[in-house]
Amino acid sequence: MSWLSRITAGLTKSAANVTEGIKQAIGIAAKLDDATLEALEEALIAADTSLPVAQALLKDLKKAKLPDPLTQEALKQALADLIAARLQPLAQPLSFPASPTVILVAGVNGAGKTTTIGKLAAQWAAQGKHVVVAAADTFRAAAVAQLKVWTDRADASTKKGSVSIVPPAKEGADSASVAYAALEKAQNEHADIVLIDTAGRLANRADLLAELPKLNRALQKQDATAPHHTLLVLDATLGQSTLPQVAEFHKQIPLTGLIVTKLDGTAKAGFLLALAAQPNPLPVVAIGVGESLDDLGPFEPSAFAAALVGIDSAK
Ligand SMILES: Nc1nc2c(ncn2[C@@H]2O[C@H](COP(=O)(O)OP(=O)(O)OP(=O)(O)O)[C@@H](O)[C@H]2O)c(=O)[nH]1
Ligand SMILES: [Mg+2]
Repeated sequence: MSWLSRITAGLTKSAANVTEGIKQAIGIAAKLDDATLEALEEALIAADTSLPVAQALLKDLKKAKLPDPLTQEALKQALADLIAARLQPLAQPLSFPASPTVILVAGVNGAGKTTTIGKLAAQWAAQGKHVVVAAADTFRAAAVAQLKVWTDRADASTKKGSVSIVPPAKEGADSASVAYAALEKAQNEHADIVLIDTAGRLANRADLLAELPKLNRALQKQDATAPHHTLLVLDATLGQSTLPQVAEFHKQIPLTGLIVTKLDGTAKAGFLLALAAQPNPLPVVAIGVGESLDDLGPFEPSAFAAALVGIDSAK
């Protein structure tokens, strides 16, 4: 299945999906009259794009050059193009500026950090990269076990690269010491990437957030330029309410990018437009559209916009 088909399948999974709302709005008539505009505005707001973004999009749509006679497909395409243009600032793939490139992964409880690390490690190993994963979520013993299942699976899935895990030296060990040990191992073994899994923490718990800079300082003892990426994982089912999380985490550790998970089956996928409308938005380096290994991939605005408005990906 192509990545675009996966995104489309994911975005249309829930009954109350965005695509359906837009399809119904456009289905009223193949013309851009008040009733269509109103229905489209409703669908966009329901998708959690935010009111100002929905209004701005429709203002642009009214100004857009549309074919005469207008078809539903042309209207969808025009809307998709406008959405893609607004999402473009978010599109930026992850770079690997150092060897090893150190990537810290943070987020609230259950956002999808561990799963995403498993998927990333597997994908990079399949490309021949050697990946070391730090089990720096030392909060719960089960967290290390969960990560080990993913890294074993990732390592077994390819002969090209490798995935190994660095667990805490002893129960309840400091997360900074695990990150330090993982970077040391990666340097000794000339690994390409270090992925650091951290414990979930609420964005309003300043005490827990303050552990993250501590972790960074431990890494910087080994490599002054680490971490090269600090990624916040956002659960798309929470829609726009993830925006304050970005601000709170960013205050404690400068974030360099976002990963948006659970875009499958959420009715709020439009919140990415609200994210893009923020001043200096952070790039979305990957999106998750399901629970299997292949359900994580790059954020491609035009593919995402096409899937969002329900343009048939088979075409
Ligand atoms: N449907 C769907 N589920 C996902 C996706 N990504 C993660 N999940 C699920 O979300 C749940 C939580 O994922 P974890 O990776 O354990 O989340 P976490 O952030 O590591 O959680 P804590 O370590 O407890 O803070 C799991 O059941 C995952 O399978 C996704 O893209 N789509
Ligand atoms: Mg976890």
